[in-house]
Amino acid sequence: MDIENIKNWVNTVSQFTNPDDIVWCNGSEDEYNQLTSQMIKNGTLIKLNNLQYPNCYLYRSDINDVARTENLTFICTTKKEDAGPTNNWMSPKDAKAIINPILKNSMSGKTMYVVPYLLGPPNSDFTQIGVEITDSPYVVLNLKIMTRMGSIALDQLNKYDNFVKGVHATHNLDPKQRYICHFPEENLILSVGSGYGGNALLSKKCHALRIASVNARKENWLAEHMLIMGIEKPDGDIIYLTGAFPSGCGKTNLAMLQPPKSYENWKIWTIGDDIAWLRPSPKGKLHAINPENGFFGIVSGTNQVTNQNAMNAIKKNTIYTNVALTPDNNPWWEGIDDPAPNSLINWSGKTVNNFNENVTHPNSRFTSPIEQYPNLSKNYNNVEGAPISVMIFGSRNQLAPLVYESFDWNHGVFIGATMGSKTNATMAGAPVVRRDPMAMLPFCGYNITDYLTHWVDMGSRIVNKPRIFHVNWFKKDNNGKYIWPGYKENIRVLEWIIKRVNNQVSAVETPIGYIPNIEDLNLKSLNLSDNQFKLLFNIDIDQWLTEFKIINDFFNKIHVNNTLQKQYTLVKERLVASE
Ligand code: GTP
Ligand code: SPV
Ligand code: MN
Repeated sequence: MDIENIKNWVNTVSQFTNPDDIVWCNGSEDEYNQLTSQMIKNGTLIKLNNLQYPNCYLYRSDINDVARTENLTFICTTKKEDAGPTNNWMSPKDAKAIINPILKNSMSGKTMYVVPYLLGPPNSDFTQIGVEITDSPYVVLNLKIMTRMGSIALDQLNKYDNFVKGVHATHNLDPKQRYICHFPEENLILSVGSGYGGNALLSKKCHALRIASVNARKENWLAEHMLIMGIEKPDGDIIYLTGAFPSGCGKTNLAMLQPPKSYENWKIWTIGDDIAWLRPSPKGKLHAINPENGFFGIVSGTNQVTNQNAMNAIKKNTIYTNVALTPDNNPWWEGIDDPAPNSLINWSGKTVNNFNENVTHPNSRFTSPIEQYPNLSKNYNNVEGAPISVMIFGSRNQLAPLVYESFDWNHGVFIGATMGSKTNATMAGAPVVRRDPMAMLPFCGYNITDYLTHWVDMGSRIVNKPRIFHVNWFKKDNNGKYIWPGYKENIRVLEWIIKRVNNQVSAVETPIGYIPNIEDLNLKSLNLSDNQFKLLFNIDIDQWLTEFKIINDFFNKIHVNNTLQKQYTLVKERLVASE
């Protein structure tokens, strides 16, 4: 492919959207600084205190545009069954009939930015190229941090036969005219009416997950909603793992874990916090890359205790979205180490005094470059990815024990496929517990039934399969308090997982999988009572059987494959037998 392919498409889009100017982004610092200056001048960006937060900015999104909107997100395929039972579907023709009138002349009076980007390290077989056309300078700034953007992508054009096309128009931000549409048959994304996060940074959930997952199935690899990290033991051995947790369930925090004092000889190496692309290597191991180049992490709750690595890194070159602003021009949020000032400006721009309501949006985000994280893995830019020995699924509920291990690959796929997790501020709508297979319910670009079959099939393509575990940091006691301390203490659970992988410890077999012998999980100085430990690992058979009714309904809805049906029957029989 050469630049003409992109130019032709850009011409077509610009004739239709009719911008005043067209700017091709090169990804330079100058370009970034020019955009920030321009936004500061027109009041859409605020420069933060340069002494304490050098080169950091605050952006406030529209109050009706603060999270992904799944109900307005569509997979647009010729056949409805290709979108499957869980995605919203429109035919490409119907979707374009709605979106094209919105796009028509939508950029007149505005600048149209053409943003080429790479997902993955240059010169890697994993890597893909995309171009996002957007009328939002905020989107450009974010893409500069989140992807390898500009010339670095155009320099690689001759390596690719095609590119993923994304068109993003901010329009009027009225949710009634908001559509996030994916056309996997054309490698195309059209997004109108939102300027926020996964709705507008089309490289992220739209390309790296929804479009990529369709191609991954065709080409026998996986595009997953997963963090990637390396855990270095005191003996220097590093084990790489991926973790799929639904949005708002702890991926970023786990990926950046800073070991506590009692684990000072352990190191965590971060590769990614949100998305993994995984391929079986010729040697039969699954290898993973992080297609992104920055972090778009939840700000609320981040502090020196929960996530020291993030706290240090987000002190510079970071864009804050929807946090509060102190009189000293510093960002402030619920959970930050600094005390609240008497007066500040809340996330939506209102001055509040002696407040006791939330002043930061619970889905407020930091956008910060991956390169400034001190514990970035040496494998981050590895064109072959990192070899994965463990996969963790994690959910937020009252049922699953702190950690358990699957019996084998198919059972592990069953555990991932049946995760039930509580939704939160990362998406519009009231919280509910829902089935979220592999944390991909909102991000699978095709039929979820085929997706789960693809996962089963991948098992036969990986000789040296990762071991699969499930974790739940979020079990609460009768007073509604989290029982497990979480965050950096999660390394204790990772240690047990590694001991299992290295065949150093046995485990207790339960109907749902293996749980630790109490003496194999390091609980030293946590002050957990016997009762708390029991609650963390209690497997309430009645509750699990009720859960299995819900899983049964879900499996009936999605007509799941025979392998997972069989897993359902096996686990259920074990549960009934132990009643
Ligand atoms: P997305 O970026 O939306 O995909 O979310 P995420 O999966 O990266 O979750 P993140 O790490 O940002 O954590 C989400 C919320 O869970 C934050 O409020 C965290 O403070 C909280 N959290 C993360 N890890 C833990 C933990 O181990 N225990 C408890 N109790 N809370 C946690
Ligand atoms: C998520 O919701 O999973 C996010 C934020 O990581 S967004 O990019 O908006 O999807
Ligand atoms: Mn995250």
